[in-house]
Amino acid sequence: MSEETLSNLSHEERRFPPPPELSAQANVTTDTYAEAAADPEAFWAKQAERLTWGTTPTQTLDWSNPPFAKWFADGELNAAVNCCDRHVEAGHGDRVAFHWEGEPGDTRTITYAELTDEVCRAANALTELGVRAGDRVAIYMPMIPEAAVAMLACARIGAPHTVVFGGFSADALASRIADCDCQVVITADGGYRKGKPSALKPAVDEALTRCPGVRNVLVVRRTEQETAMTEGRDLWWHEFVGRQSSEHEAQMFNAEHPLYIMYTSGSTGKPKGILHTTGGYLVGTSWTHWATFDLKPETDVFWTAADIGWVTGHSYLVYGPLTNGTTSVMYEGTPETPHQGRWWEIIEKYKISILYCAPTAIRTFMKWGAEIPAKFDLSSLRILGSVGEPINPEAYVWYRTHIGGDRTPVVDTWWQTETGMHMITPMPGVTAGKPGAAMTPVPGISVEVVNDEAQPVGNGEGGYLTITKPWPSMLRTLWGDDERFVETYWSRFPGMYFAGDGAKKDEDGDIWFLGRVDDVMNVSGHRMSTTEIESALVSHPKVAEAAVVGATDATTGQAIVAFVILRSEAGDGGPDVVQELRQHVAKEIGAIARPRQIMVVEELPKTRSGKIMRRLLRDIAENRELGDVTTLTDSTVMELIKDNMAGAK
Ligand code: 6R9
Repeated sequence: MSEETLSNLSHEERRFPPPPELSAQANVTTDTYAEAAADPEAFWAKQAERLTWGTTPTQTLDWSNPPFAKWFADGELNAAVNCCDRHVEAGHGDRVAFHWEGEPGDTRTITYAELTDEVCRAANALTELGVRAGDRVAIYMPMIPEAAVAMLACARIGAPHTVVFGGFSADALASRIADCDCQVVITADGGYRKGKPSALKPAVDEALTRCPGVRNVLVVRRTEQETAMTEGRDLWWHEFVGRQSSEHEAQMFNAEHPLYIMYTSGSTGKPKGILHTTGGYLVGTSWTHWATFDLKPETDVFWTAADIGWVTGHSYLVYGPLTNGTTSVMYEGTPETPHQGRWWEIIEKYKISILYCAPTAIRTFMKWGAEIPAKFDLSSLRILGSVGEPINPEAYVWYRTHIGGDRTPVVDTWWQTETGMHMITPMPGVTAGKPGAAMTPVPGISVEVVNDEAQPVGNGEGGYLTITKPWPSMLRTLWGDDERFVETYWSRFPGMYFAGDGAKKDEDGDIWFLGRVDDVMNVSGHRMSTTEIESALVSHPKVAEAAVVGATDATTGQAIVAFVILRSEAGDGGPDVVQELRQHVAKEIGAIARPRQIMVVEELPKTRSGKIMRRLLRDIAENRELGDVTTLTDSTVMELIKDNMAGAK
């Protein structure tokens, strides 16, 4: 094995072909792939017809100044009209856009007609506050309908929004507001989490001591906690938006008009402001939402169980579903409140047919045990989706078996904030799924796994995932930093988009993700994937979740250190659990992959989207000071792990 290739050692034989009844009615067929392959640009031009345009585009892709793409550049449209008004005009005003479920059990049902009115009121309110097309607005909110309304109101008046995850600190909020120079912030008094109101407004007040450019703060009343309001600056949403007219004439904007900026953490330095524009982004999210989930808008009930502060919330809770006239569920709170069956109760209650969530959630449910979902009627489900990390084969099979009743296809969707839309995923009516594999590019998308010399790898080999042709919902640049955009994504392999993910092609040429390139370990000259070793650990019946890092080692260069969370039914795992797990990895993958050290822990450090922050675990494994923890959802986790390590030594 050479130093250059990523070791690729695990095997998976299980296959799940699509249910024949689903294939018979599927939105995407093998013909779709053939059509897109024959002429990708013509394919995307056709998908643009899904939208309602003020001025129909005559151009598709303008790649005259790579890597700065323009799509549908002479077209004009309004994103909010595409998400709201046009469905009302088509006679679907009474269709439910959102079934919203608050954590304490309160609910709201919002039709497309009501959503349109509310978005118009909020657009009028922002206009009254002096927000004009091109001005940036920050949104820092819990998972309540007003979060979506706020995004759409910004889109309606052409003011790019930047949504900051409600779990982030005042510091993180301040740096994002400053970076894109927002003048208005939309927030709430708080939201419900783990059975308690959790305040948000104080973090805004703190952030604004450092952001003098912010003129106004609009505050939604959700928890009715005591909330300080600054005279002349802060306004209650129910008063100020409430008294606006629900008439608002939407202006059409150029297809390349900025729609939003979403910050995502870079491996070093300050967060990157990913810029998405309007026309191409909506074409890409609308089409993939319809295709990947085989969406039937008249009958499906769709649930993206992800926060609005993550790109998944933007593309598949707001823009994709709403352009398609979907009925979605939105849930405010945590999965264990007031009991560990809350998600399954929600699925039973709303007869949800498509569920989209992250592997971290699935592994948590595995840890709690299959008897919990077994108490609920989940027979309405017909498709399950996964996003955010590679899904371990064991978690995939558990999801399919215990949530999907061994009936539903699982679509493992690979994409990024930067890509805006699904890029590599099975299609439920076409693909025979392999547990753990993201499989093949979406029709109209071209990717390649390459080696260090930018040469495509053969089947059975690993390398780096690249995207070889522009796509409609690609990021256009990094906000205010074209140079960093070129440097980060387009310099490593000239002419190709570098995603930063390790990937392999299996013997059939299907794609598996192996983790971020920064996380790859080098043990005695073998480049090893964190994902494969984690999946080997999760395939042991006592393990629910695992995180693997490479720690500096005097003999082997790096050595493998694993952190594992046990399943509830395994108790403390027994006295030999560590040896047992080390042996298990050696048997599944090979002796080279046997971890030097395994720590049993209660929790792992995670980001807003449930990604394990291996960088922090590396700090611990190497006894270093911890790096930046501001994007952790729960910063106390690191203390727990450190205590745990100290106790074990
Ligand atoms: C949508 C989203 C992007 C990174 C990406 C990759 C990882 C996401 C994945 C996956 C393997 C999947 N990732 N989905 N890895 N299989 N199905 O997560 O966006 O938060 O920007 O993260 O997430 O490493 O590069 P974002």
